[in-house]
Amino acid sequence: MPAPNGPHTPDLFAHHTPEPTTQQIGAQAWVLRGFALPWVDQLLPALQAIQATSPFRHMVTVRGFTLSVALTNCGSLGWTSDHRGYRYSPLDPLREAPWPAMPEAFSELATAAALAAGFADFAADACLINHYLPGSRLSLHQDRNERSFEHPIVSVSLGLPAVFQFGGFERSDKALRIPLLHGDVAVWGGADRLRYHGVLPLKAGEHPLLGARRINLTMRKAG
Ligand code: MD3
Ligand code: FE
Repeated sequence: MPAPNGPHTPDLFAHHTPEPTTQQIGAQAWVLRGFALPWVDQLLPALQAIQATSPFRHMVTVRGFTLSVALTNCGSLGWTSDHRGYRYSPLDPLREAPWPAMPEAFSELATAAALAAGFADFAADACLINHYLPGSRLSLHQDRNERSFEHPIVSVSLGLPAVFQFGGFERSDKALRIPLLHGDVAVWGGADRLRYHGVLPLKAGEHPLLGARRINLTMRKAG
């Protein structure tokens, strides 16, 4: 179990784990720069195990479009999409079996990041894992399939950098553009929970740990 500041002592690994800086992007929305870096050594093997069991797949929207982002899930619930709609399900429709369990490193990181942003006692039961290749994007949307909007969402960026769009409460509202880098964690809840948001098309590049891709973990309390 990692200590509150991560598994490493800060001075020995100071060049790997700079003091996280916090950026407030909304009344109750925060970007915690580098907050996940001390957990990366635990996150990546756990991610490998999840995708070996429940592979990334491209889901289809209600309107019949295939998402350019591939996804999988872990936890007791996972987000799914098909022509009938969007919902959280205890079963992976590809395997008709439960999603892989949420690794401890995921839930501990989510709880610690939520607390750092002022949300006490956040306990995620679902983690949607998005896989971006160069060109993949996520158009502006709201996250509203969770049972309650009282809980925050914690997002962890890994691999190639992306430009996150932080919009308003109508799709047409002007969106802020915020770069998200490997190890950054974003937390949003309360008044900002239903903001439109998205990710611009991923630029080509090569990340030393993840290669030509970006992976985003979004930890939620869905049920
Ligand atoms: C909203 N994922 O899975 S991080 C999603 O990077 C999703 O894969 C994106 O939107 C991704 O539903 C975006 C989610 C995020 C992060 C910070 C936010 C949404 C936010 C801050 C304020 C409002
Ligand atoms: Fe979203």
